[in-house]
Amino acid sequence: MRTRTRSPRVTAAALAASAALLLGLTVAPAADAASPHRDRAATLDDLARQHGRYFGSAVDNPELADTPYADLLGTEFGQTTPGNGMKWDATEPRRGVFDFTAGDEIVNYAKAKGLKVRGHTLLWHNQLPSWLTSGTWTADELRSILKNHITKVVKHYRGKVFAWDVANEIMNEDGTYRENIFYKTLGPGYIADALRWARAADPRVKLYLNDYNVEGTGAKSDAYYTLIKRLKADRVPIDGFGMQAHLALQYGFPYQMRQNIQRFADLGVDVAITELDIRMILPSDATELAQQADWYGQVTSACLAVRRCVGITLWGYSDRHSWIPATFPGEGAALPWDENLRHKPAYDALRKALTATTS
Ligand code: 9MR
Repeated sequence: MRTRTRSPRVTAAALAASAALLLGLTVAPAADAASPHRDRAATLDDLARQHGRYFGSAVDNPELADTPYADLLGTEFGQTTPGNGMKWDATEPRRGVFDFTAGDEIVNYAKAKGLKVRGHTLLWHNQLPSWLTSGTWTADELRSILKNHITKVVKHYRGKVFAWDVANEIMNEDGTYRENIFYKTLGPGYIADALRWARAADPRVKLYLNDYNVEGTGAKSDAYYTLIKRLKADRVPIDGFGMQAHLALQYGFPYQMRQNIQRFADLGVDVAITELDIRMILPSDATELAQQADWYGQVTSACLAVRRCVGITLWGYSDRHSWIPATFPGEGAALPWDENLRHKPAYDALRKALTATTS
């Protein structure tokens, strides 16, 4: 397998786009997927890198067998996140027995394609193995199980992932702590412990908290703001805040997203948009697709406006593979490429936002 270095990704078109960016010009939109000039256009990741950001897409292991899909992922994007392959049920299916097959498959694919990898996730209330959820554990036992899991997984992926979602979805909508198995048995201190264990296992990887419905200001993002401020004051290792950004047209655009990103950056942490998709009630029409496009542009501009917003990851890039229809029946069409891997208006909006000059 040929390992492609990063530099050939910067095509002549990317350099031209870069020059245009410096001159404050707008780069011509990408040629249609069928165009023979397609491979000369700068990719979304090329454009993001001109701002010092990455542009990525999650991938789930079975999707790697969809060759056109995996190929496009490998050319258009500069970063990936395993959709499921590094979760607890995959990595420690039996107590103390680790299985890195799925995560390694994605790391190897990413390496071959020149993509960097975000690790997702060390601790979550979902997709825990049944040996863990059905057991009854003393605090000491559960602490040692959590420490061992974090230590083994982080050490295995040391130097292979640049960031970890250490704790995922640990807050309720009202800003109280989610009563997951760890909270119930260990109390809120498990979060600082998890971050410290992750740091001990890899001194260089960026450590994130990650959640949904935190893109705008509100009770839930306020809770993270308070928590991260406290963790910083206590010198607990915390490097970043992940805003998943699973948006839905029917619920409105997040309130004051740019200001919200900025206030976390001002605490001294990076921010990443980690799982972006924008769903709608089906069937979609041109008006909704235009609104979706506008929102993709707005999210991108909000990230680019804050120096410490380091990158954007789509939760899959095409409507061909998306978690949404199974979870929200009757909803979907959430991604910038359609089921046939054709660009939707959202794709052009992403390019436009990535080529616009920012202050
Ligand atoms: O994309 C993931 C999907 O394949 C799984 O079935 C689902 C199980 O809970 O998890 C999905 O990913 C989630 C992510 O890990 C955390 N944020 C919400 C995502 C969508 O549910």
